[in-house]
Amino acid sequence: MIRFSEEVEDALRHGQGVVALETTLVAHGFPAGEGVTVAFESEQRVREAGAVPATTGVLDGEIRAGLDPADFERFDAAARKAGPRDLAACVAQGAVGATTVGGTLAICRTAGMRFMATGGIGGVHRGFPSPPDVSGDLAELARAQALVVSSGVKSFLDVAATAEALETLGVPVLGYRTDEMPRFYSAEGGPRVSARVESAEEAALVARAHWELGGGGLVLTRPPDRSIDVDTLIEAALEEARRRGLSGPPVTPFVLSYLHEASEGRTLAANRALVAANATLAAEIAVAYAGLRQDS
Ligand code: PSU
Ligand code: MN
Repeated sequence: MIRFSEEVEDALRHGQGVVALETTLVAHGFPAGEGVTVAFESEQRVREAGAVPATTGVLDGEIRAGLDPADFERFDAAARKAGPRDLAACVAQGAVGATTVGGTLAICRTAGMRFMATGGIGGVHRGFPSPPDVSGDLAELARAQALVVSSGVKSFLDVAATAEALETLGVPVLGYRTDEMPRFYSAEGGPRVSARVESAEEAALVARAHWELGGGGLVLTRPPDRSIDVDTLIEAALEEARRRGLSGPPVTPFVLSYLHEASEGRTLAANRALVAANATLAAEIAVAYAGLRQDS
């Protein structure tokens, strides 16, 4: 049910490094038009580090792993946000499905892809259980044998509660040269990671051992190179979302665009930079993992 691009299929067959990339970020995480630029930038970073990018989504009734340049434009604001529960309906109904981290991981699980990169994963919303909103990313992380490189959890979630949930699910949270789980826009102030790694090779070794033990997903968190303090703006964005009665999937796009505007583009620039850096790191780990497999 998955249609691979030629280069992705080839790389998977030969055990070369492949990095899956999501499309919810492209469709809903950035202002119109910007998302596609970010997607191309991520793909380029993956290639520069010697791996093959596999941007995922649902188009014309097919799950795709690896897109043609012209396909990216189709992941616009009208695209359905596709988590693990949505893939089947998107396929059967011929809808454009922009995959979340969870949706992308579900494709990784079926396709045998081991690595993906994103900005921030979903998690437990602030105020849980009111609203009782926990991202499908977490359940899929418990199942898929894949490592996600991110800057932690989406900025406006309950980071500590998400870290606890990941522990409950047996999902390691690795810190790339850090002991603290980054808080997306800022490197400091998050909960402790379950293990710190110093290099891509070390991350690949931990992932391999986790999978040999029958474990599922791992999160590798990479702190942003330049932290910005937008805690107050995040509070204001959430307050405004509440005021408008928003809940569920539309909350993320609303909060992100509010932040982009209120910070005069600072969150947008930070978001772009960290997505690109995460793509590079995921590719380095994928390449290191491919090297391990050739050695053993
Ligand atoms: N973090 C961002 N921007 C985003 C997302 C996360 O900074 O657009 C997206 C990712 O695709 C993530 C999804 O998987 O939000 C989680 O959404 P939800 O909480 O509705 O499951
Ligand atoms: Mn949700």
